[in-house]
Amino acid sequence: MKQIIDAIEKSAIEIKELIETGDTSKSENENSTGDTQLKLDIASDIIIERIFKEIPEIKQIVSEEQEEIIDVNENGKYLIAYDPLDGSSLVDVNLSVGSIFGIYENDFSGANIVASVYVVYGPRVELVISYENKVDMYRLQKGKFNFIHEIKLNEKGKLNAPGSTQNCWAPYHKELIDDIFKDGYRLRYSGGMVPDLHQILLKGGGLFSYPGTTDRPKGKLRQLFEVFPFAHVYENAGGQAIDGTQRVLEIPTEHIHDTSPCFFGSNNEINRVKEVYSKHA
Ligand code: AHM
Ligand code: MG
Repeated sequence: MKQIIDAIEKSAIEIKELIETGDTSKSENENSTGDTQLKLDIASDIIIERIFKEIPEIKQIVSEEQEEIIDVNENGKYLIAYDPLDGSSLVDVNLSVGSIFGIYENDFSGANIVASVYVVYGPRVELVISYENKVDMYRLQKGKFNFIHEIKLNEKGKLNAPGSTQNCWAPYHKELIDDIFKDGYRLRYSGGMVPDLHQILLKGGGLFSYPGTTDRPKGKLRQLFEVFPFAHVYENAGGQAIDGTQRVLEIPTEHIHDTSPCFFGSNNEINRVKEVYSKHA
């Protein structure tokens, strides 16, 4: 695992440099989900693939920006699914973006995720590792990632980050979100899941939701690259990650680019979601 963390740190330093100096315009290509890729999406993907291909303990990799799984080392132990530059549509307005890595054993499935790492590229670069019942935050300082502190969620928070478009929400979802605001929660939603989920984690708790909607019944966020890695982080930090009624990590994955509705948060808010969604499942 140490080799993998070192490789992620190395790629984060290169991607930070790329974000600062690279071309932020669109490319001619679309990824497998049909999003137009930015030149930065492609360049970040190339950086990570190059660095991961040098690591003997990696068996296979798969990127949100690519169609297929890539074999790396037959005798490797770990499989890594990653989103090289999540929220890249925020790059041109200079908001925070991130990289997300889910580390799996045996196969790419929620049940077999063993660790996850994400990197936030903001005014500072921070890296969070969820592994062996702990979530630890590191910060890039003078070219090195230094340990800052462990992350733990409170039972209840104050932030609400509701994703997608309101006119595509189910009426009961709208009611749930409205009720949470009526209880005094503050709206915090940038449109980048890495900084939005990072903020909830560091401020002690709250709710991030990306529900199934009329235009996307299975939500937008991808299981292997986005939902499962953050579920690992939230559960390990003392919170929960569900699809409305069940743990997202128990949902089977049929295709590497499958998406799932998802709710991440502290226990109080997630229990509220379960109460509402269990009546409509
Ligand atoms: P991307 O992988 O194409 O960047 O999309 C994922 C992003 C997440 O970071 C964010 O939470 C979500 O899309 C925002 O979507 P919306 O604008 O529909 O709320
Ligand atoms: Mg993404």
